[in-house]
Amino acid sequence: MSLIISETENAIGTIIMNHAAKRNALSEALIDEITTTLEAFKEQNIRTVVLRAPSGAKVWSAGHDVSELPNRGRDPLGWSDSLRVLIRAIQEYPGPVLGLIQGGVWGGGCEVAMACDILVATPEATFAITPAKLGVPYNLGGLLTVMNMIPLPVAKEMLFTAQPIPAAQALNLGVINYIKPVDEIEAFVYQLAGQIVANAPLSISVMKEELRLLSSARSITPELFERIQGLRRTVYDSHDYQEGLTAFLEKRKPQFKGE
Ligand code: YXS
Repeated sequence: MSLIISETENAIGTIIMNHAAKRNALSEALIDEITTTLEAFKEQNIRTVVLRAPSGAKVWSAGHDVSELPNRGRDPLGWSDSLRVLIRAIQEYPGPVLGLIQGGVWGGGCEVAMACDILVATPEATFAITPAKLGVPYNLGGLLTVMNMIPLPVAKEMLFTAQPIPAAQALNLGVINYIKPVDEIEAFVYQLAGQIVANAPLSISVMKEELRLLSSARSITPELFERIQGLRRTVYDSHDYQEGLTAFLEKRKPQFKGE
């Protein structure tokens, strides 16, 4: 059974994440279907993509599929991790990806939403970045996505508390472009998409890539990179990381010891 629904109309593609039983947890299987569809959209010259959950969803995405996170001793967010593959597929898609957000957006799902180019959310939508809840050492690229979207004090609050922020606050911060009621959001998003596909696609896709390259341009020395990787390793090698995974899967609160 497919975990997404996809459709195309007038150079606009739609991908509906449709694994309600697991609250659209970003499993390898779900991510493979999304990235395969994006590749197909590229072949069909789809100029703008809408990424969404089914209308009325209470959860847009529950984030990385925790059951697929590696046990301690392995970087859970390495380059080839499926969540990282999806983030890059969205950021590198040669046309704007519009996030139509309904419901809660959790963990890596938040980064997927923030990888989209334009975000429109319903008033009930919430956004939570949750590595601290599990004991995960978020990766550099992921933190850069967050830093590029959210002012540092708020990014730190979201990362350190792992608590959701409401759509209204996300709008005030400029993380999302619009808030629209559930009975208006679809028409609004597709009207926006229509405005985009009426413009020059080459100009738009190159400007999107220029902005991606400029926003990710940071000078970091090999020594600094290795120091950061060493720090991250102390986290994913830790008791607490294993405890975070185990507690989630056992549906209980984790007991973190700081080791
Ligand atoms: O018990 P069953 O088999 O029915 O499955 C339950 C949940 O276990 C499952 N599920 C997940 N499975 C794997 N990974 C997940 N992230 C995940 N989230 C949920 O879906 C079934 C229904 O879940 P349930 O009963 O909790 O639904 P609910 O409607 O009561 O609550 C929805 C949520 C989203 C509030 C709740 O499921 C939840 O809090 N999920 C975890 C959200 C979260 O912490 N995500 C971060 C994942 S880790 C990640 O994204 C990054 C690695 S990081 O940590 O760095 O951010």
